[in-house]
Amino acid sequence: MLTFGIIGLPQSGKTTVFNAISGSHASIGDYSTSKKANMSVVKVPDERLERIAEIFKSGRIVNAEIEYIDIAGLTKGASSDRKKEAAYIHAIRQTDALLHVVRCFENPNVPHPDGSVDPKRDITEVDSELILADLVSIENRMDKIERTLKVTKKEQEAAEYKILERLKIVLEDEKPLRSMEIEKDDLKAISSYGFLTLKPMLYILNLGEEQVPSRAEIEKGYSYLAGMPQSGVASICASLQMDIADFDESEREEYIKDFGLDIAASEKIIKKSFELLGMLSFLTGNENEVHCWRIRRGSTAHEAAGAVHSDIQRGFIKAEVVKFEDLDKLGSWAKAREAGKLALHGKDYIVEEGDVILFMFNV
Ligand SMILES: Nc1nc2c(ncn2[C@@H]2O[C@H](COP(=O)(O)OP(=O)(O)OP(=O)(O)O)[C@@H](O)[C@H]2O)c(=O)[nH]1
Ligand SMILES: [Mg+2]
Repeated sequence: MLTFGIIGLPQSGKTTVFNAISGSHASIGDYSTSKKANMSVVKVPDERLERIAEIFKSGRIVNAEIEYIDIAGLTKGASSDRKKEAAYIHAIRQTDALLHVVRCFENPNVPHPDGSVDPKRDITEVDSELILADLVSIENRMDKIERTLKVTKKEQEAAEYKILERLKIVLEDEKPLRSMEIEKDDLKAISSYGFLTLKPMLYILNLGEEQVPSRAEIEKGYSYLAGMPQSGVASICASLQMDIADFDESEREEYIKDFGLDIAASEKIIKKSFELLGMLSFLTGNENEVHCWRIRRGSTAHEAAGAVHSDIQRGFIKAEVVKFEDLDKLGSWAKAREAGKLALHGKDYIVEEGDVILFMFNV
């Protein structure tokens, strides 16, 4: 399961965002006093699945899933305070990606000497904290390697040291590690560190009610963030969105009219989260179930088979593939075949987003 950690300054609306996207009811406004992190597994919305279920007359739909964890408020100095490091930074380190909640609404409860609304200041504060945390772990590791190298010549350590040196320069320039290009092998060498600024980051502008109608305009002011590699920006009015999660259809429509709310704001965040993870989805279907599977971009048909079942991978013969759009238009597997839209691929075929795949295998 891939996990998104929800981070941000105290009282920025992290728990409210968590509730809005997961339909949960974790208590809010408690100044992060709760020791336990809120966790929820969320289905990635996907309209294609219903259509395929219709075509295959499947009984069950299985969406891709993401886990969200609401991590307690990050405060200034967290990376240098050893005890807090254990709590916040350690929790963040375990995640695959981050959702950074940024407060754009007035909140008198902000425990900050200057609690004014200044989203860019807050973004910098949190980002700097993450950068600092990575710097501290790099420096510690480099110290250790230096000491080792004084005693013995170890090639692996020496190589690692060189990589760390490069990363350090980027961090010292106050840039996150995800902004730099790192070769696959080097990435592997440093994967065990769980560098915070290497994780994909989705910035969530958490808006006040009155800002909702101008959300598109507001988002534009943050395009400098979205332009960074593995970064994205989305906006939401989490408190309104959390409220409507429990409403019935007619109440919801009223709300949408009154506030100009974007009904799909939560869904968009989930979808954007999924995209940021660098994954793509392919689909399988039969009369039992339709299933959305998730694999890394660039995966082969053979690897995709492995995502479904190790037996299918082991006994892989061919993959019959039709693009979702074609299947949708033609309405059945047989018609897709007639129309010449079915392609037969071998192990090395690179799977594309929206492929509907029928694996042929023999075990
Ligand atoms: N106007 C407005 N208020 C919000 C929004 N999101 C959260 N709030 C309010 O902000 C306060 C804090 O919300 P929480 O979700 O508890 O914030 P948090 O970041 O989890 O706070 P801590 O866990 O204490 O750090 C609550 O009073 C919420 O009602 C929003 O989108 N708009
Ligand atoms: Mg909270």
